[in-house]
Amino acid sequence: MGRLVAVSNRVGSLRGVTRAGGLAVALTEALQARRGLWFGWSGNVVESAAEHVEQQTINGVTRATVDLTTREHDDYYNGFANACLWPLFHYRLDLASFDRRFYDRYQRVNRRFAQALIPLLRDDDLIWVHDYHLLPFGEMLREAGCQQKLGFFLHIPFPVREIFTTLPMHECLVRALMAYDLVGFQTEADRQCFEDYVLREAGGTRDGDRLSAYGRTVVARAFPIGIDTEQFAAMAGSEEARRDAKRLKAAIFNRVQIIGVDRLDYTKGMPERFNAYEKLLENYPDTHGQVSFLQIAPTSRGEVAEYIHLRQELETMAGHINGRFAQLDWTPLRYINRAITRRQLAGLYRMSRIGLVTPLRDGMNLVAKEYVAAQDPNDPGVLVLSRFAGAARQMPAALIVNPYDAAGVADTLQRARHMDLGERRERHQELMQGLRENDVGQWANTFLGMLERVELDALAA
Ligand code: GDG
Repeated sequence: MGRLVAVSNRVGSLRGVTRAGGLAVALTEALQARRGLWFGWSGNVVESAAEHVEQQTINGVTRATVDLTTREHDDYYNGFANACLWPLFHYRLDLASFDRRFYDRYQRVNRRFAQALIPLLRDDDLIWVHDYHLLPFGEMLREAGCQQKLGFFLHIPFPVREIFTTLPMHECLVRALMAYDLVGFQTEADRQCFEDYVLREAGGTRDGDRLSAYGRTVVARAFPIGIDTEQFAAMAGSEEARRDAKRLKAAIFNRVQIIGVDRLDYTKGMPERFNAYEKLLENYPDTHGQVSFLQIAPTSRGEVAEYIHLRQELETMAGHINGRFAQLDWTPLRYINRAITRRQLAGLYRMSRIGLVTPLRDGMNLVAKEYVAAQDPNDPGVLVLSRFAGAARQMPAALIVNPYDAAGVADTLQRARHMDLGERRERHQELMQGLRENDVGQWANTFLGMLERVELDALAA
């Protein structure tokens, strides 16, 4: 097997993952198993670009990073990636900014990154590019002479054609995707949206899972991402996590805890979730003094205006709910706007009777999976999950809700509160089986196995 070269906008620390971000959690595992190279942005913003690539090897994995200039950071990262592609791919046309300047810089940064990676490549490398920041990266590598096999995985949804084609440069982006050999999506629905574009908009053709257009053929498939199921379950069941949980449980007087954990992002449906919780308290007075909702929401992309507004909105809503319902010895909602460690997170999931995961749109959602993996199998909690998370397609044994329907979510929370042990165990077992069969190791192996075979397929064709 060739060396794995992973490329993503942000490169993980490799020293143990403590920060928020699904991608970092997943990729560190895959690279450590293959002693690979991880290439991307250093996280540093500098005044003028240096061509220097910083390299460092930790636990057998080499981390190779480049800096971004202030202008690149504004236009490529905050601009095209996070103020255009991110909202658009999550169906928030109202928030998408179609600025040509952003797009030009996005292209230029992708080209600069590709040129920086070329000298580090070996002939038999398998190159795996990640996510929406780097859609044209493969095309830029090819332009610079790269012959190695190229795979791409999109961590966020691929939108329906009517939404995607509002982007003035939609054709350029799909053309760029066609430069890869294998293109992976989170769900079959995302893959179908891509296929729909290729067939109807680009006038392409399909042969099994191969799609052809613009004179190129790619294999397009769904590869739903998983978590490190066993490791996470072990961490949640560890003596330390149990001690933490016991202490925290005493602090909330053994009330039924509902937990939400999300990067502070408008796609995660937090205001709608707070509304649903308020409806629960309004419609079911027996919850008063009996439930406690804990929302962990570390800030991300704190410089983008929408994220600043969201933070203010949530603070106001939390104040309103507590002002309306709190009693001298009961705080209905605790809202924590900073990151906690992964071990603390595991313990908190485990002591929470309900995991409330209600994004308005989400590629997969790893929190849903972590919540289930962290439960005590003998006395598991209940996952309440949005139908608009990719995870809902893999986790039908969760209680599936429409996050826009506050009263419906409130009814489901009440149902979860009263679910008997037998049903909780049955649902948990079924969910755990899925998580074990589709963990993050299996995800990476399946993708990379297929990427290796793509060429053989091409030769045989
Ligand atoms: C993208 C896609 C897809 C959160 N708060 C803390 C913390 N986290 C960790 C969670 C989880 C991760 O961050 C978030 O992952 P998600 O999957 O929920 O969401 P995104 O960050 O939007 O990820 C998503 C994912 O990529 C993978 O493909 O599932 O759809 O949007 O692991 O635990 N971790 C710690 N402290 C926190 O306060 N330690």
